Amino acid sequence: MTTTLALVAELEQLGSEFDGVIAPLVDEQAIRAAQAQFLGKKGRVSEAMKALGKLPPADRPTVGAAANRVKDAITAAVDRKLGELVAAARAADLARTIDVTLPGRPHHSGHLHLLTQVRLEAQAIFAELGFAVAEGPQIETDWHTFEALAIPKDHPARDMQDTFYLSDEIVLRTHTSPVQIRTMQAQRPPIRIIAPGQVYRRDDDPTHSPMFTQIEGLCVDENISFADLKGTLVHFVSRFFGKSLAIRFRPSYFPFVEPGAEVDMACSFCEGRGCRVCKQTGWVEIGGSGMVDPDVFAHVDIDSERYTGFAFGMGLERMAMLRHGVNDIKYYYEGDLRFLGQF
Ligand code: 2U9
Repeated sequence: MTTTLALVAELEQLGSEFDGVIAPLVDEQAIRAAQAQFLGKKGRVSEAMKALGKLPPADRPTVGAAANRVKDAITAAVDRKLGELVAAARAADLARTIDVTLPGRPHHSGHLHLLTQVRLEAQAIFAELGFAVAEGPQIETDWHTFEALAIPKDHPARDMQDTFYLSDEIVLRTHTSPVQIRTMQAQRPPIRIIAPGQVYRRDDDPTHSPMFTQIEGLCVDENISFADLKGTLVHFVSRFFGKSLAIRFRPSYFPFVEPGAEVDMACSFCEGRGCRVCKQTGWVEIGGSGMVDPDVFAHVDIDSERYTGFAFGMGLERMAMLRHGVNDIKYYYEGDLRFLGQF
């Protein structure tokens, strides 16, 4: 039978046993678990106190006081131990030495994609000549993409641009020219805009991608001539390539311009002497151009007796290829940082 003295002794024994249990512990979770093992509802102190009911009522306050002392001692031991852990962590932190002579860790920061850099640069160069940036939808009507540009449904020029049709009347734009059509519908001359943006064609090889970026330009006013077109492109090429490079026009056919011409510039790699890039010709093609066809003006209600205009188009991927020696269009879109990080 448990006696009062034996129970008080057992409680005191639990107090000293607890000190031994937490002495080696080094993390808060383990210390809290040990505390619960002794002071929890089903803990060892509560278990011991079950014998209280069998003791004479007169002795119970003595045992209750002993139990409270043990509980207080355990709680104080836990607080002390946790305090020691915090202090030890702080001391270890302070004791850590830093070698300020070690080299710094490299900081990797991102940057704009090469095509974005090239587009922003082209925009800035054309801005010097007074061209504003115009934008429009990439999902377009057949009318804005073809009809208004004098390319009716049965026109053979439709085969020049293999089109993604979303329905009979809706297409993914094959060029940014619908932006110029929308601008001319909304605004009267003088007009001086460039239309940069993504275009889509059913094409896929090292120099063609089903999606690529064009920058087209349009200038409409009284007395605009082919000489203005040439001056604009000469300025652009010399600013974009950072040196004065000759340009030449080769007569060509595009339904929306008359006359139309393909634009070449002196090869920027060999400066016209002949190399692998220009296939020994000294010239590389950079785009197409011409004077806006009066049929196009008729579609947007601009008087072609009073106004004339020039237009041009270039592929931005090609311009970046020529400036940076990129030889496969797919590098732009693969997201490989070994390529992108070079620019
Ligand atoms: C309007 C009137 C005329 C824009 C033009 C070209 C010729 C041309 C190609 C260059 C390389 C497309 O990216 S590319 O494949 N562009 O050859 N673009 S004339 O003429 C216009 C545009 C809009 C209203």
